[in-house]
Amino acid sequence: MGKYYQTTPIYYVNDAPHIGTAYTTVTADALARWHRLAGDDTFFLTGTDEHGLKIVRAAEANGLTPIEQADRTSERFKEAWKLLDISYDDFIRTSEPRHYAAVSALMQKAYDNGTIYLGAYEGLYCVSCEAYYTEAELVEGRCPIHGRPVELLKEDNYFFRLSEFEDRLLAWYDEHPRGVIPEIRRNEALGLIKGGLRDISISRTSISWGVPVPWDHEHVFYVWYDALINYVTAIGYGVDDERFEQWWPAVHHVIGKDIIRFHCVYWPALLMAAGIEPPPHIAAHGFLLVGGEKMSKSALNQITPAELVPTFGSDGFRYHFLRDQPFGPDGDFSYEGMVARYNADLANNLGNLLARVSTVVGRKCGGIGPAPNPESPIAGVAEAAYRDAAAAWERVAPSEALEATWRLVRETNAALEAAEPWKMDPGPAVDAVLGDALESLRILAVLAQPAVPRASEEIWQRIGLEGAAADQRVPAAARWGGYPGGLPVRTGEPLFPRIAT
Ligand code: ME8
Repeated sequence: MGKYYQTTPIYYVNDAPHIGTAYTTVTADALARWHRLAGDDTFFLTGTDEHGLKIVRAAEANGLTPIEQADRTSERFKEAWKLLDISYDDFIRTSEPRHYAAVSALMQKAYDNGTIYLGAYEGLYCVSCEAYYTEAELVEGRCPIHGRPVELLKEDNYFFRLSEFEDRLLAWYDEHPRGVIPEIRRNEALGLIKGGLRDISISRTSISWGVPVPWDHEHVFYVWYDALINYVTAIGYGVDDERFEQWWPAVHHVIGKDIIRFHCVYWPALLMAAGIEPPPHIAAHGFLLVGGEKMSKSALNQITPAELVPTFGSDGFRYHFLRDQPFGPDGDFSYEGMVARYNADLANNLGNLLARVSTVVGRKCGGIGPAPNPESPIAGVAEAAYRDAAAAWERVAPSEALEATWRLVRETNAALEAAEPWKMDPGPAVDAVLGDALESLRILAVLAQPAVPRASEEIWQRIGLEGAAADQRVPAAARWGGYPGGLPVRTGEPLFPRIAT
């Protein structure tokens, strides 16, 4: 059994959760669920990024102290993730003592290794990014990400000797051709490194809301160098070496493309400076756009999970973003598109399959599900669905994994439509058709679990199986022939009620 450690970015607590942060978190959750199904010993981490100027300013604007702001907003993230059935094992907050301990330990190591020095810094700063920009990086004099004016900041800072890591970073990327996926993001990271690296400022004296620099308490670490370290804090860095060494090589970061520079250039270098291997798996996705624009607090175009879940359910929300937004490129969110996809794939396809099968088993088989035919033509479809879905999950392509899974839904529906068991007399012919459909449903409950965990459990129970879909293990549970037959099959409320258009 392998280890699998899944992370999300930790989100800033100036802003409430929205469908962008939910997209990342649902994707990471689906990956963690897939790996649990595949039998990996899985640890899934998310959390909140609570220090820095942006949080101080948000707190001031709300008449709160920074920690009050952080307490409130981190709760909102927890609530949103509960609403979306996010199965995290740990929720880290960077204001926690355990995190201070890890940041101090890691940075002290880097300092002792001679990679950090004191210098003066003057630069153009975007508070929204919590990052300095060069003139050349600005777009019409404004932040390239937020389009906001930048501010000239000057202070004494500790610097990290990033410039000395160019060759080691390039060598690392050479040895890890799939270290950053998709390829376009890897090339972006390589471009940044090849473009030449300057030393970077990693501390601030202008604010006190941060983790103190252990060798100089006048300074706190700049929020990004505290934030990145969350990934090692949560697995015991500096406290429990054995635990840390078990989990670290298994880390899989999922991030948005906006934070590539930090994760794919600065983070690996900082880890090298502290004598730790860089993260070997980083997957970066594109932006979810609304009306062609990136969502932002200032653009007032944010949509929250709580606005969509009452209509689509947690499963409907999860399925939509996993299926509709291929991992990698930008994609446009549209409500109409969400309704259309929900009605087609969930209400008409999966929901209808379960409704039909359970109704006809009730009428023609006395409510007792027959066993499948070992030689069924659908067996091959199920085998391909598993094979293709597993490969797609492995390459972080949830959309393709679900497309592969739904091929089994469609083929099973097509087989029912061809055979029309509802028109047949009770007997072996009906049993054969329905046994195969029940077996498809059993396999679907397993394969669809990363995307639609509630529906999966409902299917599992309605077709009379014991235990839980989430406790099954693939490949065994995806193999044709697992439905034993002779189980009571229940009808019930529609799994995915149609949404009126
Ligand atoms: O950057 N489309 O936090 P953050 C897709 N605290 N994904 C989006 C999105 C959109 N429109 N908007 C946000 C930070 N995201 C730092 C991270 S990690 C050590 C520190 C997602 O609250 C996407 O994953 O600004 C993006 O990378 C992340 O939220 C940024 O969240």
